[in-house]
Amino acid sequence: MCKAGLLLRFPPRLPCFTLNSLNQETQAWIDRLRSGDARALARAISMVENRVPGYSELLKALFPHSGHARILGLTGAPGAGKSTLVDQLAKHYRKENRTVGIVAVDPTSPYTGGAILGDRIRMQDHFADPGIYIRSMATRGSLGGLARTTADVTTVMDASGRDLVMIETVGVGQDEVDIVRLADITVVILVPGMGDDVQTIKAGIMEIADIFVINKSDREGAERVEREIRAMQSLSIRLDNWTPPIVKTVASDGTGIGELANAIAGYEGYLQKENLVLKRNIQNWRERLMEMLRDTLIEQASAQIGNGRLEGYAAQIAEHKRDPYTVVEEIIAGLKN
Ligand SMILES: Nc1nc2c(ncn2[C@@H]2O[C@H](COP(=O)(O)OP(=O)(O)OP(=O)(O)O)[C@@H](O)[C@H]2O)c(=O)[nH]1
Ligand SMILES: [Mg+2]
Repeated sequence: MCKAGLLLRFPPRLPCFTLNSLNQETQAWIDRLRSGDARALARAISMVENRVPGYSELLKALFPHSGHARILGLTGAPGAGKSTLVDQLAKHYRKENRTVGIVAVDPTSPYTGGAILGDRIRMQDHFADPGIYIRSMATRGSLGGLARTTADVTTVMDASGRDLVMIETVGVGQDEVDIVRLADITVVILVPGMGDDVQTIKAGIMEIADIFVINKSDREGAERVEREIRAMQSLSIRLDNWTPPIVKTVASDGTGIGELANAIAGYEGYLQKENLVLKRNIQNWRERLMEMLRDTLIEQASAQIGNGRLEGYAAQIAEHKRDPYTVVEEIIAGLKN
């Protein structure tokens, strides 16, 4: 049996290790992971994604090796062609000898959903090339929240030495906005013929675009989408004074992928010139730290309240025997002890 605090179960499928052997084991694992071993990477991601005990030790050990990858967030409506576009970009970057990690986040489909199935096929597609690693995540309601899990998985990919990590997510809600915020560069993908076009995309998503892509430009209406984006841009000024370029693509045949890569490189150059990468990272970490704190405090408070006591408190408050303000103060005071 493992005793919490003294012994950790690590890796998940093997027996317990002492803290010493954990360090050796971890080091060997990290070495393999950093040398590009896809199995070591897969195991680390699973551990982090499933919050297997010991995951935070792993993240602590990996963190110093992260921070080198360029993180690209790509978001857009369901079926906009995100996966196709990401694949084309991955191929493009592989030609430049850059290694790529892809995190495909699908918060809406269940485990057996089509997207995951599709992503499996994609994985087979790239199977022969160890320079591309794809991971799908469909675990809404995962412990710690989707955005945080994605952030941690991205850190693992980053630490594995990938030059680029692409996060692909459906742009529909706040979760997605939170996810793409992790990225150094955010690409918002629109398509022609979406009814009221730009208006139907959530304002929050439009605001975080560093680059706009109008995919499926082989269809009618691409010009109209472009006009709408321009109209929207004329109404708003970004704090960093960057005007997001608009790139038209046909992801299914690769048209415009080179232009998109150029636009990405252009923004990368701008970020560097204006020293914005660090600023953006600090901003991200402020939010992530608050979120981690919130998670940890809630975890501890839940443990403190224990089974059934929450019910008891709620009943007392509902019956006006106690007030909630004092109850919360009591629970927080309990945490400090
Ligand atoms: N005509 C046309 N079809 C495209 C283009 N890009 C992608 N498609 C097709 O659009 C469909 C959806 O593409 P995906 O890449 O799966 O789109 P997605 O945004 O990843 O979809 P979800 O992950 O389900 O939200 C596929 O059948 C693609 O072949 C394009 O530029 N033009
Ligand atoms: Mg997809």
